[in-house]
Amino acid sequence: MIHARLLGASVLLGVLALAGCSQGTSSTTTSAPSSAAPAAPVASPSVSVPAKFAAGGVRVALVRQLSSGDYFEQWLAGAQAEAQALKVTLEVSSGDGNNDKQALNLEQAVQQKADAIIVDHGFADTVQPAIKKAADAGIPLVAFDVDPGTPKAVALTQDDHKIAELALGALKADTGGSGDVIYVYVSGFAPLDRRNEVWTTFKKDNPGIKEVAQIGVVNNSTASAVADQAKAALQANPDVKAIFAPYDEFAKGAAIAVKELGLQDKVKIYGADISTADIGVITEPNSPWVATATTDPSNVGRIAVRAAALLVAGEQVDPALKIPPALVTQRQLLDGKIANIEQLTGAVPELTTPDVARVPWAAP
Ligand code: SR1
Repeated sequence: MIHARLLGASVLLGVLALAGCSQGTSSTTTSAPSSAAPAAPVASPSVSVPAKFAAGGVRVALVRQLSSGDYFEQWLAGAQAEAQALKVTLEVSSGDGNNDKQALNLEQAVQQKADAIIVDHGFADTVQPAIKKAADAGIPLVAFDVDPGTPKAVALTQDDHKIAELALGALKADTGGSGDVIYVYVSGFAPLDRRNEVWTTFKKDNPGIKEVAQIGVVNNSTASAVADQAKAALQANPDVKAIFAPYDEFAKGAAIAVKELGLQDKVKIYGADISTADIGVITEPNSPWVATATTDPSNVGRIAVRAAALLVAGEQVDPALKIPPALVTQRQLLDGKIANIEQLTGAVPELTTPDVARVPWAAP
């Protein structure tokens, strides 16, 4: 073990600056404070930097099912920034929506003896056999948004039930709990399945809400595919008041359809997730997308890497990490003049969760 206090002063400043950035904000700035400005006091890490990390010898395989779309891009940016801050080499692969390809990538990560593996999305059937091999080989594993099928893995999720509850709470408040609704859903994706559980209960509890159409597709151009489907569903159901679209690519597609049909004053969209581009869509004049329930995707990517790093170091990690979301409304964004994710996380600090899977050898 190499203790952080033994590192040269300039190196230590750099490490602290990187780590502070990694755990406190969504910024990707990695430079040390300039000599012109006095450095802000920074708390010392409480634990030695493990030697393998200090030497830059830790390899974490990130095995993704999907990589296109704002959510997945931001998530990756967060994961990469945290990996850089912790001196972890992140080896990224994507199945590009192909489950067999993702399973193969996962098998390879196990064979190549990564120090830890993060599985990002995927279907339980296709990833669990290789996850079991990783567990049998003693490779620590973090599973994000997919059931790993073994208690040996850390299961990382967003609080998907809460995501759906927040979005549907806004839908109910705006509609008065009655009206025709289009629902966007694709089964098999764990987060969407959990949000669907809430939708099912919500319909039972609110008999005035009528699901008149269910649409949905997930592929490399989800938004435009959903736009086509939503357009047809809106044309077939002229009394629709709301679209429940709990994934930002779904909500973007629904927004395209509503705008193309000129229905902005009649049909409102309740979504999930956020990005700077999404904020642009939500805040454009007369946008139908009025609320979204979300975490900060880049914060979640950072947590995945922190959890993997802790496991590599033999530290305890909560086996079920659940990240809480917040409701973000169009009104709040407009009133707060919020135009990007940095401004949003400034205005809604609970979107940043530095204490989740905190790395004790990195500064808070
Ligand atoms: C296709 S699944 C898409 C969802 O995964 C993440 O949980 C995001 O929140 C997104 O909505």
